[in-house]
Amino acid sequence: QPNSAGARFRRALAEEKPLQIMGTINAYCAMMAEQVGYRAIYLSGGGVANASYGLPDLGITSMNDVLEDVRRISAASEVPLLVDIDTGWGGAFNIGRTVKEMIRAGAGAVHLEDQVAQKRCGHRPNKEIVSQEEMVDRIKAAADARTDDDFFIIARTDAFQKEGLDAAVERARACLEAGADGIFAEAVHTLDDYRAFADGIGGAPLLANITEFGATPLFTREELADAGASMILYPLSAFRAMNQAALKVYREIRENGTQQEVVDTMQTRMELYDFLGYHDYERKLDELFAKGKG
Ligand code: PYR
Repeated sequence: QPNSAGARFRRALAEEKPLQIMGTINAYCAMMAEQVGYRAIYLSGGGVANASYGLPDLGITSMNDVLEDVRRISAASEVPLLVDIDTGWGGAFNIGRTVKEMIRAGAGAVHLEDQVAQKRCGHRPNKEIVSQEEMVDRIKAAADARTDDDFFIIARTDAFQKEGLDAAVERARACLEAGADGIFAEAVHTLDDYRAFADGIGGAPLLANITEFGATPLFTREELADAGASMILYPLSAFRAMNQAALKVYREIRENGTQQEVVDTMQTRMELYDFLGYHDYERKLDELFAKGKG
C-alpha cells in the first residue's frame, strides 16, 4: 500500500537522517507537531497511562486503551505514528491481533519489548526481561501478523541494564533475523554504547530514546547521528512541559483569583484556531448553508 502509514514511516526514515520522532500525547499535539515540520510522531505507552488514565507506566493499560488514542491521533494528522505496544499484551495470537489492530487504527510503526508482562518504565531499576527465545517468538508473531508489508516493527530490548551490552546486541540481532525492521536500545548510557549497537546490528535502523530525567543523557541530534542512530525519540518532552504550564495556571488562579499573571503564557484563541484550521470549517459552513439566505 504505497501511501499507507507504514509506507509513510519508511519514507520519512529514508529521507530524514536521523529521523526525529516527536511524542504527541493527543490529537491536537499531533497537529502542532505536523505543522512545525516533524516527519514522524509517537504515542508513548507511559503517556497513555499517565495522561489518558492517570496511571503509572507499569503495564496497567490495555491494547484497547492505547488503540483509542491511536485512532484519535492518526485521524488528526498525516504524519506517520509510531506506537508503544509494550509487551504486545499477551501470547503469540494476542501480539498478532495487536499488530493488526494497530494497522487498522492508523499506526505506521510499533515497538514491542522484551520485558515481562509485569513491566516497568524502561528508565527505572529492577526490570525483568523474558528469554531471548521468548522475545524472538514475540517478534515472529508480530511480523507474521502484518497486513501491510510496509508496517514497521521495532524490537525494543531492555536487556542492557541486566545483561550488558554484548547480550543486548546479540538479542537485537536475533530480533532482526526474526523479522524486526529496527532496534530500540532502551536505557543505554553513552554514545559508545549506541555506536556498539549500531555496528553490532550491521546498519539496521537504530532508535535512541532521549527521554528527560532518565538513564540516558540528553545527547543532541548531531551526537546521535555520529554514533549511528537513525531514529531519535522524544517520548514525553512536550507532555512534561505542558504539565508544568498547566500546574502553574491552576495554582495561580487558585491563589490569586485571576489569570492576569499567566495569560501571557497561554496559546491564544487565534493560534489555536490556526492550528485547527477553524476558519476553513467556518467557511465551509457558509458555503454550504449561508449562500442565498442573505
Ligand atoms: C514510553 O515513553 O512509554 C516509552 O516506552 C519510551
